[in-house]
Amino acid sequence: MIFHVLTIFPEFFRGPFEHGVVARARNAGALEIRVHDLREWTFDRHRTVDDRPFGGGEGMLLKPEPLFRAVESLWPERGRDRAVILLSAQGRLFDQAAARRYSGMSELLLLCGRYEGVDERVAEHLADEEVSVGDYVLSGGELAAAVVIDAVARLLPGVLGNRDSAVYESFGESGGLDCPQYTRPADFRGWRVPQPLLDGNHAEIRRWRRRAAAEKTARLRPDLLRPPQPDGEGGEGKI
Ligand code: 9D3
Repeated sequence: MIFHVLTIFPEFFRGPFEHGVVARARNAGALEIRVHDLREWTFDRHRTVDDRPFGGGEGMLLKPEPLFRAVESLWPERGRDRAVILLSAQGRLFDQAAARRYSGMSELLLLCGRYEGVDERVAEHLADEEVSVGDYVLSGGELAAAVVIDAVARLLPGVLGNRDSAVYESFGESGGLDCPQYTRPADFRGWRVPQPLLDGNHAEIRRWRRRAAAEKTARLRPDLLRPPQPDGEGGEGKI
């Protein structure tokens, strides 16, 4: 799979993908990450990528022309096996289902927003999807793009060393969190590993793990247990 990243901070991506699962996948040829400098698609002396918002307001926006030129020169043809994704605080929340869907594509092109935002015509007429990684304010789309690449890369065939570990985990089949896990020592500063895990009765271990996972999910992520609510009531936050 090929990931393209379009950013005004190409150096940002030197670090995150030189270690761990993604680095191994790159070396094995399972994926390729091509980082492009948005300023290469500017023609003026100052290589301008931003401008002031019509109607007034704080800060600057990424202007549309360099983004359109970049995408149209990287991908003169669009297709169902490739998607242009705008990373923005206004996007749809990225989740494991989206990661799985992207992992079936042959190429992704990630557009990183900066400044106060991006001209809306990019979301409307250039990007296939507008995606946020969570309800908090980042200073740009670069960290979000790295999150998306990491989550998708580890689902690619061969990347995890071919165990089924991409399936049996949090947000996999059960929808809840993983159960708590322990390693040696069995007693650390008086905090004992739960007895069923030490006893070696595999039926008891399964029962304990199921219950402990459900309890932890209820405590930390009750939203994962609640069935999806019908549209129109709540869920809109403060809007
Ligand atoms: C505080 C500024 N906000 C109100 C004027 C709007 C805003 C503009 C630009 C908020 C964040 C950003 C930069 N963030 C991203 O580009 C971004 C992001 C994020 O902030 N949170 C979660 N996911 C993402 S993906 C891209």
